[in-house]
Amino acid sequence: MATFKDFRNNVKPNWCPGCGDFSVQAAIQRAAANVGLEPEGLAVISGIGCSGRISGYIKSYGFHGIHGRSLPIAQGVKMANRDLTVIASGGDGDGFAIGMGHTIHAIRRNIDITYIVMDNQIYGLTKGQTSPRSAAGFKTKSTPQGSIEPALSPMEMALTAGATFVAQSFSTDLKDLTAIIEAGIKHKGFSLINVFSPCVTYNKVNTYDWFKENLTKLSDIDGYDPSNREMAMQTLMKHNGLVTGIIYQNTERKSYQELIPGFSEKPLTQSELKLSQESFDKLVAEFM
Ligand SMILES: Cc1ncc(C[n+]2csc(CCOP(=O)(O)OP(=O)(O)O)c2C)c(N)n1
Ligand code: SF4
Repeated sequence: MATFKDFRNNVKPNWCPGCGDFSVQAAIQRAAANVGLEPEGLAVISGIGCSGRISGYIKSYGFHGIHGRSLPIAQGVKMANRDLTVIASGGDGDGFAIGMGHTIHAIRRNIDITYIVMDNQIYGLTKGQTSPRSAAGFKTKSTPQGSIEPALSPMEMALTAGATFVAQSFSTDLKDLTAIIEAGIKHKGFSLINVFSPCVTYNKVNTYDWFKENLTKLSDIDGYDPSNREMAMQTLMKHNGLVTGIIYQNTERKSYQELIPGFSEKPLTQSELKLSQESFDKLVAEFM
C-alpha cells in the first residue's frame, strides 16, 4: 500500500520559503495515501498561478492547464475515466475570477471531483494584484489607493449554487486539512475545499498571524450541524466567512455520473470507440 512518500517526485517546488502552498501539497499527498490510493489512481489537474504549479509537484497523473480552466479539464478526465480520483486545484484568482463560470457550473453539476483552492487573497504569480478575494481597502499594485470592491464569499456562493460538499481549512493545520481532503475525496459528488494559504511575499495583511487571530473552527461551535444548509449560511454570514471545517455536506444528492444512463457500465477509456462500418455508412448517408 502506498504511503505519502510514494506521491513525492523529484521536482523541487519553486514556491517562496514559507508559502502556504507547501502544506497543501503535503496534505494532498497524505490524504491520497490515507484513502488507499496509488499514484496511478490519482490525477491532479491545475490552472495557472503559483498554486497551479502543484500538479507538477505530486507523483500522479497531472495536467498543468491554462488560467481558470482546471475544472473543464478535470471534468473531462473524470468523465473519460471514472476510475481515477480527480483533484483540481489552483488559486483564488484562477477559480473565483477568470474561472468562476466553470466553478459555479461544476458545483451545480455535482460531478465527482475534489476542487482545492489555495486562497491567498491576491494574485501571487503576477506579483501582487487584487483578486476577487481581496478585502475592500486592500492596497496592491493594481489598487494603490485601496480596493473599492468588496470580497467575494466563495463558500456562500457555493451553497447558493447547490454544492453538496463545502469546506474550508488553513494551510498550517496539516492534520485538519488532510482529514478534510480525505473527506472530499470520499464524497460522492463535487467537493469544494477552500484553503487559506498565505502568500508571504505579496500579501502583508492576510498573514499566518492574521488568520490565527481571525479564524473560528466549526468544531468549537456548539451544536454545529454540517448537514443543515441554513445553519451553514447563517454561520458563514456571522463569521464573515472565516470558519474552518466541513461547512456543509449533502450525502443524499446523486452525483452527475450516477445520473447518466449507462455511464457506470465501463469507463470511456476502456470502451471500444471505433465506429462500425455500418454506423459509419449510416452517418455518411445522413449528411450527404
Ligand atoms: C488567460 C490568462 N489571463 C491572465 C493570465 C495572467 N495570470 C497568470 S496567473 C494569474 C493570477 C494568479 O493568481 P491566483 O490564481 O490567485 O494564483 P496564485 O499565483 O496567487 O497562486 C494571472 C492573472 C494568464 N496566465 N492567462
Ligand atoms: S509569490 Fe506568494 S503565492 Fe507565489 S510562491 Fe511566493 S509566497 Fe507563494
